[in-house]
Amino acid sequence: MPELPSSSLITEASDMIKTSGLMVVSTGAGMSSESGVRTFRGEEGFWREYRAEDLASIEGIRKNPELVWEWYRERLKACQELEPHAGYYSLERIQNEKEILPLITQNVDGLHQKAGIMDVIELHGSLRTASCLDSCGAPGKRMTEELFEILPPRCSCGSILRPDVVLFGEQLPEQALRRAFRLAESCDLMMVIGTSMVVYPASSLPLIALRKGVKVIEINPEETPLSSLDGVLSLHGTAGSILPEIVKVVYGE
Ligand code: BV8
Repeated sequence: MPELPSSSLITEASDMIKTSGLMVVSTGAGMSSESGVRTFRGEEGFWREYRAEDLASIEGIRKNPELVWEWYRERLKACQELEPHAGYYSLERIQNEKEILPLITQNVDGLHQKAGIMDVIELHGSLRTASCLDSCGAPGKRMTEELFEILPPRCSCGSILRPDVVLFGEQLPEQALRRAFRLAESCDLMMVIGTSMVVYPASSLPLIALRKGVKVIEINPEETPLSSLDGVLSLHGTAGSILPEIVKVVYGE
């Protein structure tokens, strides 16, 4: 069982949740790792073998369509077969008790929704559909097993398809990003879980909250650029082990 932060830190985080009004959660790939989805960086990250730009970018898909689609097939399969871990259900409990818990995610795996979390803002899209790499206008296709029978999957116009995730170098969905910035500006507590704080503009959200004097709770087994900033309560450990402990203190069993 991974070691937990001290009970005083867990209590401090729990008190912040109890007394908070609008609490916002922001998650990265680390939130999914205890459900079996590999992270991008960190110890067992994908990107030890590949550079991000070689995979999640338009150039990468054009240069290595089979490699990139192999990667997305592996991730889609994982997301379909994997179940949310206890940490997701702890967030669902907080959502049910507080009635509002906006959750901003960089993840595309849909696991938050699988755990019953309702208000999920997908900054980087999702693995639900794919569309024409050359934007021919043909309707997008659902990302199902059939789509992967022949790699790379093709649009009806003959071009290669691309997953409807936000690739590096692409703008984020405007509405999602605008709402995420507004939440960072207006929340009075932000919990940041499982992100290395590398990818922009997602990484700017906790910094916006801190600049407004808002407290930030970070849950991550590793140090990140956020960990040592003033106003951050850094809980070193995993989402799946820490979140249930916090919920126990906040709401009892
Ligand atoms: C944009 C979808 C305008 C696809 C993804 C130079 C400097 C700064 C920025 C840039 C730059 N050059 C270009 C940029 C902008 C670029 C960027 O930020 N690049 C980075 C690499 C420097 N950003 C963009 O291009 C964005 N668009 O800005 O548009 C623009 C355009 C052009 C040029 C400038 C501006 C688009 C970014 C979106 C890319 N798409 N995903 C897909 O998923 O397939 S990014 C993808 O990687 C994820 O979505 C996520 O955002 C990122 C991975 O980061 P994390 O989620 O943090 O995961 P990571 O593995 O890194 O870390 C996991 C953490 O969890 C670790 O800390 C680990 O310790 C922890 N952990 C592990 N286990 C656990 C745990 N924590 C808790 N519990 C555990 N059990």
